[in-house]
Amino acid sequence: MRADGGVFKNDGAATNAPACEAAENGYNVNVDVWRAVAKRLELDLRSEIGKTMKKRLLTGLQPSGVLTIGNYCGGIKQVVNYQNDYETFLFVPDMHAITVPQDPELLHRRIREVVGMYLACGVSPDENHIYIQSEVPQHANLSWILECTAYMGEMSRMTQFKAKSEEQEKKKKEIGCGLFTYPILMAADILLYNAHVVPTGADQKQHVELARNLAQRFNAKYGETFVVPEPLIPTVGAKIRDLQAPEKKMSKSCENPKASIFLTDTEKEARKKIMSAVTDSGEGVYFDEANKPGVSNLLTIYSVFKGITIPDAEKHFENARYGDLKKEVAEVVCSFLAELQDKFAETMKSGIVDETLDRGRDYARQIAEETYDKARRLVGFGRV
Ligand code: AQP
Repeated sequence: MRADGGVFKNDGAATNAPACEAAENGYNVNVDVWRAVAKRLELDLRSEIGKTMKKRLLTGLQPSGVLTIGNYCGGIKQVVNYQNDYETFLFVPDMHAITVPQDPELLHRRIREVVGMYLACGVSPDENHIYIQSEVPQHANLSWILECTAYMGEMSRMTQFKAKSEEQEKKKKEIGCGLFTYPILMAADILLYNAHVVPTGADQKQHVELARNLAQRFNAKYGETFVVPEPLIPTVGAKIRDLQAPEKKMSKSCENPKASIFLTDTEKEARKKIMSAVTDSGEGVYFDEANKPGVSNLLTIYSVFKGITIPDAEKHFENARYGDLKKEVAEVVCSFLAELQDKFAETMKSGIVDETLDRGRDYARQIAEETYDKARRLVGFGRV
């Protein structure tokens, strides 16, 4: 809209009224210049509206260890695939990482390395908001409000809590309360930014369900505040399995050194792990998760890194033996890792990680403050 209240025509050109008025007032204004300026303004406006109309996507990967190819398939790859379709918030959940004991020095280092990996994997630092969770204090603030909205019963049903607390028990370590409540912090991470979709591996689906329930419960009690998020689960690669115990998912904090392929593994390490992966009894390379979890896992890894479907991967290995499958999986994974590690080394040498994190933090704080402020007023915190 122009200052005088007139509107631009649909073809993007302005009416020539300003030029006529200008001419009457004795100014020497060329109508074509007016038209060009109007067209430019309209395009800029459209592009700004387009940007802000994009739905929001949010995800994060804990700096609780070196990232695995499972984290890549279920988390980072999704961001790379969708970064042009959504306004993307990608954060480093360092507050989640301390739900199990961490070495502070190592944690500092891993936070920057996780961001280096995001960028090396192809996450654009210009198109995405990348930030560290603990640098935006509203995460903890909203988490408390949501904690008072959640029920003990629903929290006790979280399968990740059961699995992780069992691990701590096996190590004869105390189980921290944070391990029990962290899915609520995860809900706060999502709801603060009114994210529409949360790309995730199958393991985190239950936590996104909790975020949905808490959003709906809060909205029903206090009025529309939060967007109710949807999980976005990849069709292939949602659960990359442990190479030695394929009934479990691959994890960065698993203590068996042969179980996970880390994004920093050398070619020799990765190849050795793949060649010694547990397969199944019988013969034949085909996808059957119930009866052939080891072979199905290798087929899945092959299809993700090769960029083909599972049926196409099955066709490729129609007459192959397990050894042939392993060799080809090793080939495709090692070539991915070599390229990634070159980019990672370059990224870590440049100043881009800190520049990206500073920009991301400032933007994230703005959005988070708006949402938190609304929620805290609604529950009655502070003065009116
Ligand atoms: N094995 C997996 N297959 C597919 N996706 C996976 N993800 C994790 N493991 C697999 C996805 O990676 C993203 C980041 O997860 P996270 O680091 O925040 O937490 P996590 O799920 O607990 O990952 P780990 O590797 O198992 O970490 P630790 O060992 O520290 O607990 C999420 O999108 C997740 O779904």
